[in-house]
Amino acid sequence: MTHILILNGPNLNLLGIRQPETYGTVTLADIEATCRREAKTLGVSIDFAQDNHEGGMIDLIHNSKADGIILNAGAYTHTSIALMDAISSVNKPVLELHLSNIHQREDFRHHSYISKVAFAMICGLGAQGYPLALRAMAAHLAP
Ligand code: CA2
Repeated sequence: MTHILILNGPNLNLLGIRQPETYGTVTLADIEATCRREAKTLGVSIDFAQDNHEGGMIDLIHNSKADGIILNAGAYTHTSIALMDAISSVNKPVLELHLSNIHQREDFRHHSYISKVAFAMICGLGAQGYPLALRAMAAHLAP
């Protein structure tokens, strides 16, 4: 069975708990539940993870048995050559995902190191982006 890792970076554990005016009221646990339902419909299995640390995220990428990775790297998107290199090292398809439209926000969010190594990017659709990303990744990996 196709296996997909959905990996979330720093501060995303606070979704729905802090700053709801910016990031909404949906929690990461709600998003995980939606992804698990979508995975069942699609006939794929998932791991859903969140890590506040760059090194922890890199370890998860290195050690994952997944066929593909959906990555919301949070603010590391804009800073982390190390995460970009980790993705290159595992040679697996990565779909970059963001809740917000990063191009509509501050200039420093317009550059993404992840985009250099991702086959696609979804942004600006809020929590709805997660099941859509899962569907897109399942189609990408389908034989
Ligand atoms: O839009 C996205 O998904 C981001 O990856 C979210 C990151 C941000 O740094 C990226 O530029 C775009 C920030 C996630 C912070 O999440 C919080 C949630 C609730 C309260 C505070 C932060």
